[in-house]
Amino acid sequence: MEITLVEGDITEQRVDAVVNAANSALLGGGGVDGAIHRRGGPRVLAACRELRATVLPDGLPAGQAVATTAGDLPATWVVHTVGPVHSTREDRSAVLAACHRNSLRVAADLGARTVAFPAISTGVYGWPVDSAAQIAVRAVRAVAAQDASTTVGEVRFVLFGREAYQAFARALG
Ligand code: AR6
Repeated sequence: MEITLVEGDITEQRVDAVVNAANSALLGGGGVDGAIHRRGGPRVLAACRELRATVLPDGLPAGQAVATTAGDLPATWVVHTVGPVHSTREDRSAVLAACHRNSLRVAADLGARTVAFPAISTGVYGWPVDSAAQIAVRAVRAVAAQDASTTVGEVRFVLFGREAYQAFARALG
């Protein structure tokens, strides 16, 4: 499993699966979630509503992941995950790692070969980007080392802005 870094807009990536930093309601929001729903169009929202009406009546808990169509995005699926809100009182890094692990599992169950991730939790949810980058890279490397059955050959972190890109470049080493 190769890890690559791109500075840019995740909604422009031609990949099998795009990971969305959603919220538990799964009905859209700001940041990358807003961008994905805008570019993905009504089919993405309809699929999220369907999940809420059936298997996820209480929404998607933080750390878990679920897939929908990617609608009008140049991708096949959107994998929605919910990052943890950063806290100084409690260490929630295991939840952030779980977002990456579970998103990759959902993507592999669909047969995805290329998966794009944003810097989950580093916007509205307030996670310092250097710390988030280390947790994200470590979590992906753990899957690469441990999950022999994964179909995913490339994990592409798509970073919005220079600062986030450099944080992930440092984390990759
Ligand atoms: N492509 C790539 N990265 C992006 C894009 C984009 N088009 N737009 C923003 N980012 P955030 P969170 C970066 O706030 O912190 C939403 O309202 C952004 O610069 O999108 O997990 C949800 O509905 C930052 O580095 O996600 C939730 O309520 C990163 O994506 C809440 O925000 C994540 O920032 C989730 O907060």
